[in-house]
Amino acid sequence: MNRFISPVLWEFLVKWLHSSALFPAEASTIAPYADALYFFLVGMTLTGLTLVGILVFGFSIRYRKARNPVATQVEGSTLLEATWTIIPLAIFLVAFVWGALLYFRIYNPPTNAMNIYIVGKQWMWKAEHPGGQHEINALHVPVGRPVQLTMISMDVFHSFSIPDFRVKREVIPGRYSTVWFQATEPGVYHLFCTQYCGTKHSGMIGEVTAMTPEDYQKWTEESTSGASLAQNGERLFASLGCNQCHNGTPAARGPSLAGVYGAKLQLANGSQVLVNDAYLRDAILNPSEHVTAGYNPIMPTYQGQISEDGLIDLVEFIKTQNNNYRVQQTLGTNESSNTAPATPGTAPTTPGMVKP
Ligand code: HEC
Ligand SMILES: [Cu+2]
Repeated sequence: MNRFISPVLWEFLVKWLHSSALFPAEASTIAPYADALYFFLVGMTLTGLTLVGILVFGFSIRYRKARNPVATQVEGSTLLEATWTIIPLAIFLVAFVWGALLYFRIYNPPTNAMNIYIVGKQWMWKAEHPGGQHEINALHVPVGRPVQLTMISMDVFHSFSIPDFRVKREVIPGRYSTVWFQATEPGVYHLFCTQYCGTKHSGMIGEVTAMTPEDYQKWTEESTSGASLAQNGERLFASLGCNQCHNGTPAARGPSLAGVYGAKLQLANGSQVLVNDAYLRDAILNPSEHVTAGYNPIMPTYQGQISEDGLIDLVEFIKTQNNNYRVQQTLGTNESSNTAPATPGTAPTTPGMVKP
């Protein structure tokens, strides 16, 4: 949208606002778009304010008592009323459509986005990278690559916000929410919780470090904890006894989980679901709520037995069950084919899995 005004003027406006501490930096690809809409709304408001202000002021001089000792009755004017209804309506519709387009852009991550998990709790942010790197009140990301955050809270509602990236999303207990951004400038940015969440809410802050892809690569190698999320998940899968039923053999009591991520499942109640992170998490905690067609509802619930971190590990493990998603993602070498959803056709077909 900054194409509509001169780039020089735009730079000037944003840089000036930023250096006068009135405005966050524009450090993500979406930032100029969000700002363009914001300036449009401010401009629209100021225009309305000025217009109404001038009319109020002008009329109170023109129709003051000294010039109009006797009040005159004025009948309505259809033309005038239609004008002041239709013009603002048109402007508001522009703002609505513009805002809706931007909304879809902000909340639909590109398919090649790399995924990082965020766990919020009173009063800190934990970030978990697929390679097993853990951070507290800090987040390292590469510039020039779309990054998706899959977020969940362990207690109350929080809200994850990086103003310089124009990123803000609710972090909710019991449900994954996602947000994405692509950082453009290496640097250190503020990270906030923007929803009052208890006494130390104001301390629930952190630093986002955007790095060049090379530096990010170096960082992931230096801060590795030894085991990736998927490897932790594999261990958990065995220690919780999931593999008693999900072992991929034809005689197994549970479906093979290979290729299930990204596939469409046919449920016993007749509906179909797309298997994403949120569905996997829910399938572990509330198995009886969406039983896969062709299977008996024998899977026990694991509600209260697995921590959010453990669930993330399990989800990552199931995701990697049939492709090299994690390896490519951690290495950050592949721009386009990482996180490609599992193609159901490549996995051994299990009952319930919808064939493409
Ligand atoms: C007693 C056997 C049993 C155990 C133990 C078990 N499951 Fe299941 N699981 C099933 C069956 C049967 C289904 C299919 C019916 C349903 O959806 O409830 C299923 C479905 C699922 C699904 C939904 C995907 C699909 O293809 O239907 C996921 C994900 C899953 N299990 C993960 C796990 C995890 C993770 C564990 C361990 C924490 C686990 N299961 C333990 C039997 C089991
Ligand atoms: Cu909070």
